[in-house]
Order: sequence, then C-alpha cells, then structure tokens
Amino acid sequence: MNKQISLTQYLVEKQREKNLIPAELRLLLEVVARACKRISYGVGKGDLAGILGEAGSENIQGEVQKKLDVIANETLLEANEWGGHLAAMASEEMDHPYTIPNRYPKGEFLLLFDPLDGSSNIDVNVSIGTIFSVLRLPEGVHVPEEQSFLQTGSHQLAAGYAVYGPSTLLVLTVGDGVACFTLDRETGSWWLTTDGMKIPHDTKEYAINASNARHWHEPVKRYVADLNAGRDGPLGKDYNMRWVASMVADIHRIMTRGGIFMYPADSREPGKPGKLRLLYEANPMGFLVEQAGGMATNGHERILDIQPAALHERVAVFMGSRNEVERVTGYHGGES
Ligand code: P6P
Repeated sequence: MNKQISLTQYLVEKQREKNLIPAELRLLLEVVARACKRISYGVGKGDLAGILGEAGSENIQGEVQKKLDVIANETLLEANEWGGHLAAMASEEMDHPYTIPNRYPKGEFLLLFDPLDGSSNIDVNVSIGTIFSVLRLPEGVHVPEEQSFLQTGSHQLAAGYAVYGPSTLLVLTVGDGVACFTLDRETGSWWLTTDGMKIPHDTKEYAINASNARHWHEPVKRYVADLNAGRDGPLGKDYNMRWVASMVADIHRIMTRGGIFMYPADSREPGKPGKLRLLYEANPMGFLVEQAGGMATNGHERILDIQPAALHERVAVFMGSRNEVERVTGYHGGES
C-alpha cells in the first residue's frame, strides 16, 4: 500500500523543497485545517447537537444567520487568535475585521473566510463548506484595518476550502498546484488523496441559478441559450446543468470533473455587481481554479486582478473550465 501523506507532511515538504511556506504560514494552514475538522464534527452532529436552524441574528449582508454560521465563525476565530501567526481576520459574518487581542502575539498574515458557505442548505442536509484566503499584512502596517485587506486576489499566499459532504475534504493551494485531503474521522487526520487537481479545459456541464434567467443581462441570456441549444446550436454539443446553491459544492464538482460556475450580476439590483463576495469567496476560489488550469473572470476581467474598494464588496463570477469561461467572457465583449 502506498505510504499515505498527511497534511503536515505535505506542508513540510512544500516548505523544505520549495521554500513556499514559511513556518508561520504552515502553522496557520494547519490551524485552519484543525478548525475545519471541528466544524465538520459540528455539521455532522446536526440536530443531535441542537445546532440547526436560525441564530436569531443577521450578518452585515442582511442575511439571516444560522446557528452553525455563528458557531463556525467562532470556531475559526478561537482557533486562530492565539497562535501568533495572524495580524487580523475578516469574515462574511463580521461587519469589521477582528484584530488579534493584545494578550496574544501578532503575526504577519491576514486570514479571510466565509465560515460556512451555502448555509441555506444546512437544514436540508446538503453539502456546505468553509472558504478561506491568506494575505500578507502590508509592509509598514502595524495596526491592521479594513484597508489592509483590500488587496487584489493575485496577492493571496494561500487559499482553500473544506467541503462537508459525504466525506469531508480540504482543498488547498499555496501557489504550486492544488491538493485535496480527505478527513479520516476515526483518527482526525487529513490524508492527501489527490495531488495536482486539474480542471479539463472543455466541459459539457454548467452551473447557474436558472430561476434568475429573466433578470440576466443580454450576454448571459445569449450564452445560456446557446448552451441549451445543444448539439443543434452554435456550440455543437449537448450540455448538462447542475446547481447545488452551495458554491463550495459546485466548485468542488468543477475542480473534480470540469464545468463552468456562474453567478452573474442581474437587473434585480442594478447597482449590485453580483451576489458573491470578492475577498472571501471569489478570490480564494479563483486562485484555486487558476492553479488547477481553469479561469475566473467577472465577465470582463480576471477576478484576481480586481482591486477591492470594500471588505464585503460583491462581484460577478464566471469560473471553471478555461474554454467555456473564455467563451462567456467573449460574449461580454470583455478581455479573457
Ligand atoms: P442562490 C450561498 O448562499 C451562496 O452564497 C453560494 O454558496 C451559492 O453559490 C449561492 O449563494 C446560491 O445563491 O441565489 O441560488 O440561492
């Protein structure tokens, strides 16, 4: 039997062979993985732990928080605040950045996360996940503020997600390809199960919430109509559609077998560029997708090149198999 490689060994070898992961970043990634393991155990208990349902509060997005949203957020904060590797954290569930308390040492990294993405699926037992992104505290900044986080996605040092599904997986990049680890619930260890994940450049599968079709702008309407025209249409092949309404689950499917994920802006709220958040959803997922040979744009430009203006700003998202993302970006008349 091939020797199994643990998350720790993978990170140590990346650090030793490629000097890609300074010790503090390795510590950060292992702490995040441990927090995701705890979240997985909580998600897995569900009703048995009385943690389903609503928390009775709303987040800055005006979205009703689920109990597990709050629990996952607190789990990530508590796991990461004392280690000395972070200067601050930002979360979908918190209006403002969380600065490391003075009783703990501060580090040079910034951690951003959506602690439990897809939480509308929690109560119906559909896969959900945690998305995270790592930035470096800008040079010369000693007191991290919101501005410290407003860096383009191309500045990310690491990104990943955990998907809490039939099995719990951790998918991670430090800029040298994408690795997938599976949690062994009996021992609590993360084992490398796929190294070098690759997204096929072509696909026959697309993901979009089709109930919004009447609100889409013309380029998306034309593109989806061409997808649905199948082999007799301009694209010359039949497509299949999937929509889990949990970005982590939809993106993991694409990381595994290809596809294109779309959450476009639409006419419902003209001033809103899309639903998904740039800093802790689109950027980390875009980093992973690009590292797996895919592409990620907002219909006009590379997502990782977008200069954020606010911590919780939203962005239109088209990401996955390179040739389809190039195609739909072309429908927008945008740069690929
Ligand atoms: P809709 C979950 O709420 C989320 O942020 C993403 O995980 C998911 O892709 C999207 O929203 C689903 O949105 O409008 O289909 O419910």
